[in-house]
Amino acid sequence: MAKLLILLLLALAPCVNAQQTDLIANTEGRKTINLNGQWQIIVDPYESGYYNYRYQPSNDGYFKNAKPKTKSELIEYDFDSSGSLNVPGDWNTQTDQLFFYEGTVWYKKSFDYARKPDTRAFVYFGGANYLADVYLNGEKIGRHEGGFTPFNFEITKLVRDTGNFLVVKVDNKRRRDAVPTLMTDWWNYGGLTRDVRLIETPTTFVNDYFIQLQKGSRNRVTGWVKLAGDKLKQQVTVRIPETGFSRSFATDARGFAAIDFSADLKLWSPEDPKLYDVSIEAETDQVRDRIGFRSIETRGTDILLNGRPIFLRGVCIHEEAPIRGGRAYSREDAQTLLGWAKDLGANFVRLAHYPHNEWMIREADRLGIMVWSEIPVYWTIEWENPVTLENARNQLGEMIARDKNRAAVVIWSVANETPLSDARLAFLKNLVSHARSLDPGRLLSAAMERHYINDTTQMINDPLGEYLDVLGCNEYVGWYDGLPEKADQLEFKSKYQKPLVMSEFGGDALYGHHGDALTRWTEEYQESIYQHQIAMLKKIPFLRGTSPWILTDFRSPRRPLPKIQDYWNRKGLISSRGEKKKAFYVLQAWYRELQQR
Ligand code: GCB
Repeated sequence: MAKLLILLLLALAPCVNAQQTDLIANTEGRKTINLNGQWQIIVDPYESGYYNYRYQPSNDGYFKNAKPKTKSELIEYDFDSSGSLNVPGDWNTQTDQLFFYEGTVWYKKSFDYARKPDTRAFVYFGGANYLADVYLNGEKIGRHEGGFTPFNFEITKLVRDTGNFLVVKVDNKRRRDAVPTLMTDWWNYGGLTRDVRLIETPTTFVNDYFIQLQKGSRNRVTGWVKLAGDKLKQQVTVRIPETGFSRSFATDARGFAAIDFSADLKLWSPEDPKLYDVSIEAETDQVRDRIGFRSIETRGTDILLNGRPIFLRGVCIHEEAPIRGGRAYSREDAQTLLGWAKDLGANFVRLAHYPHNEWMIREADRLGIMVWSEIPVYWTIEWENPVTLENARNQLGEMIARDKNRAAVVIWSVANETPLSDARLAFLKNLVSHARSLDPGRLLSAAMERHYINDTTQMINDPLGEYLDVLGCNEYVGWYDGLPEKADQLEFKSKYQKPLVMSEFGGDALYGHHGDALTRWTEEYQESIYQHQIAMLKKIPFLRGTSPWILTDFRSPRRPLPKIQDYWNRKGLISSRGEKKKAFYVLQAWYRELQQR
């Protein structure tokens, strides 16, 4: 109980001036000022820019960006003569010194900004891993926890015409009670890893909206619009110029209007990823977006896209930059990764193990690739800790808030390979119902484990399955579980009449390392895994998708084997330098075959 209280206090206490504003949907369609580029940084492993020597939060930390006013004054830091790092970007791959670093780095950016009358200003972060304390001109404006979702704080009252300094303390220390927790299998890239922007809005503005087809329908659009500001009762018009559609809705005293209309729409699909220009016009503000409309549902063991059964030919992807290495953050990164997925014959990607940057989703929307998006509820989360649950709910909410208008996203996933227990089931059920309340339309899944009921039968009977629409299942037959040919005798059974996506399978191969099909780490061994797996997968009657592990090799501190792994997980079908391994072509051949049907 005492521990709980302390955690609660820790979570609440530092937000002195915090005004965590609801996420501003669609920063694309707004006036923004880019705050990317070089930021001054101070590496602070002891957090002495935050705590004093008695380990109390200090009023005089680095966020003050102080300079000595006299030649005698003692100030032991100076942003302007410290180093700098590029934003967006992780700190690990920008300087060798920080490669393994986990701790605090302070970032500072100076800027001028002449705010016009009757406008509001917000600072928007695409993502900061993991814990961000944000200050403007020496004042705290907020704290955000969670490394992969966006957040914004209002700065209208604090921002001045010249000489602003924005300081962010970013701390990526892993914690047992956090989401993710201490143990993962990916690099804990720290820093301001995504775009930072200043957003300008009118005094009352379109804060958020949800415009998608109603579940099960192919022509009825339902959703809502929400205004923020002091003139909350307005007429809001939704227009889809290409179809000639235009309808006005009245917002209530909370600035909220439900939307419901029918329209004759060309539906979004991988073959024809149609996006419409949609504008949302209030009396005081207007935003534009590109929105696709499609229906996604299940019937028995089928997944139906726009009413027709579909097989998800997928692959898992980590948010790692091709060739350059480090966290991916740009449109070009997204285009390369998704381009490789397309080359494989994929119509689906599982973006593991946390929400990826918005470029990935926007590009998937444009390219016609369906997306599974998930939160880092991974392995051994503290299931009994209510603060951890709140954190997971918050990350889930922020993921859905950002991407709920993207047709590409067809599945939200709440967890990966979590060990069975009552506390875990209660935790995940809570997440499932939270997701459904925020977004009634999309399918819900989780990557579960499966269990042997005899030597040759795997049973999918995780009690979580009852609450999901699509069963996700990770198995490593041929890698962690026997040799590749073990798959030949295997049969899969399910307790549920629901579609299954084999959300992971695979094995490691070092590109260019050759040998026979039983020699670990060779391309031939990995190729053999895929051959035996595909033969096995073809026999699963309720299989409706696959996303093998993984598109490209990625960095992981759990993988030290010299000369082979060197801190890379080598399960990629493509190496970190973009070279395709033999297994890539095995999967590509199967996906081409499926495409022909
Ligand atoms: C898994 C995890 C994934 C790992 C992978 C592996 O089951 O979901 O995060 O990277 O196995 O390579 O072991």
